[in-house]
Amino acid sequence: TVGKTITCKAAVAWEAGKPLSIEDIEVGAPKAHEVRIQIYYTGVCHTDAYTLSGKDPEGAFPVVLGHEGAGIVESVGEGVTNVKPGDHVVALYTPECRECKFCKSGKTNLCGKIRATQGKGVMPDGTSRFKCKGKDLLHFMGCSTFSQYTVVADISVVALTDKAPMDRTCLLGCGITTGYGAAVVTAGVEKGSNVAIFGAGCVGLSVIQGAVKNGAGRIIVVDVNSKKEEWAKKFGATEFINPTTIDKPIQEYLVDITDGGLDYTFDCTGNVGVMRAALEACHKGWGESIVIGVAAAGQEISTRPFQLVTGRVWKGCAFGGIKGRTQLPDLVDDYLTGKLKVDEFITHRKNLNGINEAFDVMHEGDCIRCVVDM
Ligand code: NAD
Ligand code: AHE
Ligand code: ZN
Repeated sequence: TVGKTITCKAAVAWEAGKPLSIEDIEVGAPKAHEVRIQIYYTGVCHTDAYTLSGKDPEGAFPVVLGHEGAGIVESVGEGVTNVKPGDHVVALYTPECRECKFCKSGKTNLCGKIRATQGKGVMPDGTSRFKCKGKDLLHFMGCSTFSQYTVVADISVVALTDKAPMDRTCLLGCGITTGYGAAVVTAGVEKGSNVAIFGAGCVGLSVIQGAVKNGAGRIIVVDVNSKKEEWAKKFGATEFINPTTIDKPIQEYLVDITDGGLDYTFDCTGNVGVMRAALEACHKGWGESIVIGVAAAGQEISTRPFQLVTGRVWKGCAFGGIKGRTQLPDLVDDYLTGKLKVDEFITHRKNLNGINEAFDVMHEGDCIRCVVDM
């Protein structure tokens, strides 16, 4: 199949707000500095649902969604040196070119090299590798893992040991890495510090995992779904609060029970009201709040500037601040040596034909991650 178009199944999002439809699509051969991957497993992240809903200002259709995928390299284009056919890989929506201003800054995991075309849903040369019924389909987040074959830029892929099962490593492509990195890398939670985590989905539970690893003191989880208490405690939370059951604003409550506020807070909900509460629950003088959740087009955050004047810090991160090509292999080692939980996040499994049910279970509230067998 090297150099030839491959026909395979993919879940296509024809328009916003409609279920995905399983289609035969044509996947073009990888051009220079591109990699064609046979996707074996993909997770479904809340962000896929967000873009499908039509609320993502960058969302465009028709598109092949999915950004939490693992597979095996089928073929590579000219000039690709970091992976080869047969390598087990994870796709990276935060690429790492190691040459751009961002990559060389040492201050961020964001990479500027292909962000413009990635946001438009095309490959770096401005064209698509996907066709269906004679029409071009757009790529998504530089990954498009809801297809049995996909093409990504070489800087958007990392090879991982084949000792790690792909139905687990796929989750390192977004949710688990995002939460863990937010605690360990972006916040740099210190031993004994108190943290609050808003939203106990895959991302929030993984923030707990990072906070535990760094030796946090109190780990307070806030979620409107009381069923998440058991999950939060399983991952190491010391306390759980359902904010709908208390009679004052959650930030006031948290400040009261923590002698002035938290050292670190994390928004893992995407709700701008929650983001404000998370910032205002921080301790005066030094508390830091990390925004991880993705909010819909038009949504804005606000607080009294006094909150910042008095030393609270508002920041955020994508992919936890983790550099995928450099750091994911270490996370996989941690998984294989029992230091990083991954299996525990998988509550549901579906086949490609049942991928819409993965979105249904996400909205029902009992799903942490659904892994789709492609
Ligand atoms: P999820 O839907 O599995 O979990 C969200 C949790 O938040 C649920 O348990 C829900 O009950 C809870 N919640 C909702 N409203 C709440 C409220 N008002 N107060 C407290 N809890 C509330 O989602 P996920 O896959 O874990 O993703 C979480 C968020 O992070 C999403 O917005 C997603 O788009 C975003 N995300 C961002 C990045 C990044 O790189 N920045 C990466 C992955 C996901
Ligand atoms: N297109 C959205 C932005 C969505 C967003 O912030 N995405 C995160 C990853 S979420 C993964 O589940 C991200 O990587 N952000 C950095 C970037 O460069 O996109 C919008 O609102 O426009
Ligand atoms: Zn995601």
